[in-house]
Amino acid sequence: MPPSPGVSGIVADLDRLAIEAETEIGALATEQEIRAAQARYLGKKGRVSDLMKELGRLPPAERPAVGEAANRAKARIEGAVAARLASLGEVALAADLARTVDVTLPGRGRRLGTLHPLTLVRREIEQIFLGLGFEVRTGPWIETEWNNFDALNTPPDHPARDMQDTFFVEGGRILRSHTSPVQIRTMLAGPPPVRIVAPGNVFRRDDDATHTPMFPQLECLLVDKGVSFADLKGTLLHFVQRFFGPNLGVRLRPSYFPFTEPSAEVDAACYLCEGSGTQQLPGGPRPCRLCKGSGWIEIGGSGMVHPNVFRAVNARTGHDWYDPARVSGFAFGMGLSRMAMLKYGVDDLRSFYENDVRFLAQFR
Ligand code: 2NL
Repeated sequence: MPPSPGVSGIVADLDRLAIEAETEIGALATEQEIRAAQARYLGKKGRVSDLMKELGRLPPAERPAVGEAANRAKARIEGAVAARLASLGEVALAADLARTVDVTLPGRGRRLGTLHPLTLVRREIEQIFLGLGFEVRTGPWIETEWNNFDALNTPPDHPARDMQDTFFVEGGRILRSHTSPVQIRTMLAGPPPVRIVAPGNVFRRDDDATHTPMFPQLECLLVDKGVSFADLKGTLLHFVQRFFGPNLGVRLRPSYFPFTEPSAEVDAACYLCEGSGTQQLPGGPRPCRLCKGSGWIEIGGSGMVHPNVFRAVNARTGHDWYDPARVSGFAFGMGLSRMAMLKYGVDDLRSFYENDVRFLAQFR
């Protein structure tokens, strides 16, 4: 019979084992490692069980003391397992809580649309005239022949009144061929002074590379006592210098319109070559590509309101508000697409009407 290990020997072994297990388990980093260690110490073939095999060789009276020591060791090891698992859980929780989620990520951008270049040009021109004390007035697209032609000294046999040139709609009305009916309506509604600009779409039976059947224009009318041709030229000069650039001149060339006398075509000094007509290039001077070498660009037509326009208005209202002997006025008109082409360097009129966002998004 092998010698009994003795109570004190086994109890001391169990206590040492418990300390060893506590130290080992306390240093483990994963649950898996802790469970493996737990099995190694406490499993059926674990180290505590190994020591307990000695139990049968002890005298029965000594067994309870060893059993107590074994239970103490098991409890300490279980305690070490539980403590280590708990502390690992806390570390994981702390790590979870410390994790930052960036909720400040910028939102997906909302792409704003842009104003149409013709709208931009119209608004800019309106602002210039508002600054001079003019009002902005608009009117209907469907007009009477009287407002569009008769009141404007344009007789029934004038070519503009032909079916080839103007759109006729039901009820004897027409699509206005210029915005002048807005000025006629304004004069019919009240006495001078009148200082207005009338922007809006107008319609003519034209459709080719340089004409669209609908196009926007803007006309200006000023009627008061003592209005002269110098006022017309001064107003045009102010407009050109505000719209195209300071120090640019204006040129008036004799022309003809039924509703003005005298009448003039309006040129602005070319803003690209500043009126010189030449473009400085590395290879030497060349004719300016915008004004084609003339130094001038045509921007519209103008004149002093024809007395017959005033007479037609008076005849319709029965008032003598617009007596040609007491008041005078100037008027001028321009195409807004032409203004936009010049201002933004657009070379094809049709770009304004094709609704291609790649083109339109360039203006703001
Ligand atoms: C052009 C020329 C013009 C007018 C428009 C006008 C209006 C009244 C009386 C007299 Cl109510 N005239 N408007 C005058 C001269 C020229 O337009 O080339 N437009 C694009």
